[in-house]
Amino acid sequence: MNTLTNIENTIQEKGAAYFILIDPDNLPTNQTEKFVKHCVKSGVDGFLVGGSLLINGDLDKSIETIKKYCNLPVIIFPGSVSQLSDKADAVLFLSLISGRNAEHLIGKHVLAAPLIKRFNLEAIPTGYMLIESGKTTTAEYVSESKPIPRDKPGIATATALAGEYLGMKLIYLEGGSGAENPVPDEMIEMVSSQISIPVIVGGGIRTPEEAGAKVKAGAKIIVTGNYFENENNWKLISAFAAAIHSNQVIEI
Ligand code: 1GP
Repeated sequence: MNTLTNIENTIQEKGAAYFILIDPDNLPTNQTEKFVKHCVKSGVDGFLVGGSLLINGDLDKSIETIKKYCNLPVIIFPGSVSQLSDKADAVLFLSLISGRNAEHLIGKHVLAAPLIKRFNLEAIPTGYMLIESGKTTTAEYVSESKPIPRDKPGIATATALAGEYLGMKLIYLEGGSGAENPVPDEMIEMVSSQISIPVIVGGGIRTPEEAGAKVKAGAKIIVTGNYFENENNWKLISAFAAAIHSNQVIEI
């Protein structure tokens, strides 16, 4: 089964999927084993790996370690063309459709495509949309593109629809890692009511209640990263998973 089908099956079965983003710069490989085991036990459905910048982290090693301790899908969430690895199951082949920077709409893709082919990686075409979240995020700064205003769900909807018509398989509504405010529920609701591909929502989600509200609004995949870089918060991962898995009956 390919990774996209695996994700679609999880959404079908659980109502929505919960992915944790691991930034190899922020999770040392000697902590990865413990973290991954904890995530598996807590009901996480898969991992994204990558970051806007990769300074000290080792992407290959990080993916190898994650895969050693779980059978969940491990998908590269690339911050740049250099973040590709034959160790992963798939890569989100991101087009920054909220921006008008040609490099992030096709330029980087041309450079990445031969490597993806050589690595035999599954490429998942993903319409990536930056949504204004309070202050300038790293993704915004690095991509030199403007985010969609948070009070303009109509622009987000039209952009997501265009992404679907261009053949994207997923739409990622991104507040940016550590965002002050996550993507508004009203925007998620309008976008997901108009498109027929799954909506991923990430950036600045810090409570299970917030995660649950995003699913209620129509998100099919929730991503958290930043919040669990602090080990004191790990105990909340199972509560996030429970809030996101809206189809699952909680046994008492
Ligand atoms: C960032 O959407 C992800 O690309 C996750 O964001 O780190 O804020 O959870 P956080």
